[in-house]
Amino acid sequence: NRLDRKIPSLTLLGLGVMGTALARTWLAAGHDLTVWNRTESKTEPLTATGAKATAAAAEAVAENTLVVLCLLDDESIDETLWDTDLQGKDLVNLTTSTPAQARARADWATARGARFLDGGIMAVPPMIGIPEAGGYVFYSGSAALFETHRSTLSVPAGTKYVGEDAGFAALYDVALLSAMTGMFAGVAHAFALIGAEDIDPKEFAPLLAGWLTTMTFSVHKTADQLQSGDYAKDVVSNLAMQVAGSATLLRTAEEQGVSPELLTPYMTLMERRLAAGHGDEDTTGVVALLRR
Ligand code: FVH
Repeated sequence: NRLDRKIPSLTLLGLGVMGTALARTWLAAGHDLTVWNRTESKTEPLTATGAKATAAAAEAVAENTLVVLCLLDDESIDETLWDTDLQGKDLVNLTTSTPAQARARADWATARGARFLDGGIMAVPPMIGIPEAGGYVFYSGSAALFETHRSTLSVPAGTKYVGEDAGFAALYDVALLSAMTGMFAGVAHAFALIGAEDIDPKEFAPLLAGWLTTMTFSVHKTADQLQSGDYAKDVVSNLAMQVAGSATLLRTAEEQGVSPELLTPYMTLMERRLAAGHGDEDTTGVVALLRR
């Protein structure tokens, strides 16, 4: 009987901005939640709404099988759990890590008798608990752990399980954030270009957002070319043309009094690929140049 099914309890370590947002959604969904935070005062708003707080991290861990970590960085996990018995625990680490840190943490947890799942949160705190906001968490590591706690983990945000390799969630997370960083760089350059003129940034913004959205088709084309190994497949604007076009971008930057420093690293890579005789290809060959 679904109505008789008990809502699982869990422990959350780390009540920063993200941890607090996560805690609120589990409490609102009726989960018994035990919390711990290094600075104890941050537990108070949550104990006022039903959470149980403990003075020591080890006590909070002892309360439940499912233990979620949302701490600043990998080092803070060692500082928090160094003296804690993890035997039989299901550890879910939502602390941002590198893939290597996540893999090492999985080995560390396994050696202590715990199952381990790493998570990369693709959301900012106001998106937590708001399904329409589209936030989700990449998970990788123990598939058995993920299946056991899937419904509890789905409460704050959507879930995407990306494999048994504990490093994959962090890798997917950082890959997406890195692409976003490049987009932010392009957006900064575009606003700098119009900045010297009497152009309202608020009127320009929808044009920029619309263009970036339209151009996302290129992500799928790049993936297709990488998979086939044919970087000239379905090429529309070949590398030779794009390198030639770069001159206009650089000259416009100069005319507008804008530094080209955000554009030139990418243009340099395109030129290197062109010089190696790949003018008929798409820009996909840049991927090969980046790999050391
Ligand atoms: N906030 C965001 O937009 C991003 C969205 C994507 C995912 N990140 C990652 O989530 C982790 C936690 O982020 P946060 O936003 O909650 O961060 P803070 O508000 O700065 O809280 C940090 C918590 O970590 C505790 N802490 C720090 N150092 C230690 C330590 N040595 N030992 C034990 N705990 C530590 C800190 O405690 P306190 O300062 O309150 O005492 C907070 O609970 C993070 O990995 C993001 O990259 C968030």
